[in-house]
Amino acid sequence: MRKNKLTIVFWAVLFALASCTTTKKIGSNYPVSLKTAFKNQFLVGAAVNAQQIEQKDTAANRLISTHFNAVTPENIMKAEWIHPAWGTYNFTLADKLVAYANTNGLKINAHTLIWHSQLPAFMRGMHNPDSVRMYFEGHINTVASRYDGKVYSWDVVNEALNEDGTMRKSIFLQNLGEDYVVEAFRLAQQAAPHTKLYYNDYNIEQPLKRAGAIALIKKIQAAGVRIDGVGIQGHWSINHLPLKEIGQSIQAFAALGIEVMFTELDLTVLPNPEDLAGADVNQNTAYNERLNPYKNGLPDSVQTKLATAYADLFTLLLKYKGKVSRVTFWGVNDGQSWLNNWPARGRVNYPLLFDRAYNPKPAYYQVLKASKK
Ligand code: 9MR
Repeated sequence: MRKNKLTIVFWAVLFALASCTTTKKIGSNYPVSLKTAFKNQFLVGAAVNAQQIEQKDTAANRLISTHFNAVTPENIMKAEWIHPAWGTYNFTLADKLVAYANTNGLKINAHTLIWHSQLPAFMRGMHNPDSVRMYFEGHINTVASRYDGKVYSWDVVNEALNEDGTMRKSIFLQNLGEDYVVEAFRLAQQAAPHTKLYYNDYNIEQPLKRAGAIALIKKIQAAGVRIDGVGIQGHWSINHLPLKEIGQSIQAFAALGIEVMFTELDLTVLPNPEDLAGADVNQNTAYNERLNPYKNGLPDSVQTKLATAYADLFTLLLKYKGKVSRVTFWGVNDGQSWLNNWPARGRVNYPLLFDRAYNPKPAYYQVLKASKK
């Protein structure tokens, strides 16, 4: 008991000191956390991993409760994890996430019901339409109904589109036909009547893919099925931040009468080997030293470029008051980011607002400043 009290006092003092440093760096007029800075604009979220959900990563948990009011499970609600064998579900970590979010006042965006990637082993290469349908219906009914009222929202379908806006030839398209997306939302609506339902994808700010997403959303709406929002993932680079297309997309998606969110935001600072844009987890490149230029630290010039890119992005988002409902970073700090391992494994990337030691970076302060403009 006494040890617990001491721990609480220790963290409170540390947090007070950290807040003082923050205030000193940017002036006393600035908010002390991301969620306060944007409280009248949008929710601010982070993707959380199993360590964080199990509260093994104390420093990350402190950042989460200080700065964020929304979380997305980075992996643990994906089918591969939650539905490991035919008819067998493992809800242990997802249940822990619900408890963790309740204690810390966090809205959960559950991720994701239907995705061609990270499928359970028993589904990979499945060619039997009846079995695929049985999986599809069983998975959505079981998982979505269990968490209805416990999670705030679901990414019902993830990454159903190709870059040219056509439908991806996924296991679901091939076995269930083009209407599978509408069907997924219909089933989710029945199983989770109290949960918001979203479509989520990368590069849908780009004109062709955006047009595909708009067509898909209109198709769901025309079928009389509920869709509450669209998530633009936001895996971008500091060298090509598509601000114009982002602005156009917010307007175009909002015109459909749905929420617009940035759901997996990170800005890579590393060279991109084959000009890969987006987040196709199946694209991989062999590691070489030239692809890992900042393994001993980020030069000031690049740090500044990252900070400016983040400031420009948030300044833009704030222009669309009432249209953007959430901005979620894909990770809490740089050390956690998937971008250390994609598209080449074992690199040192710096895409988020907090560094490997959990300290706020210049980009963090620039984002707070943007909130005051
Ligand atoms: O960040 C996630 C990484 O830990 C996983 O290995 C990978 C494969 O499941 O998925 C990453 O998250 C992806 C997200 O679920 C969907 N959009 C692209 C994200 C980055 O690949």
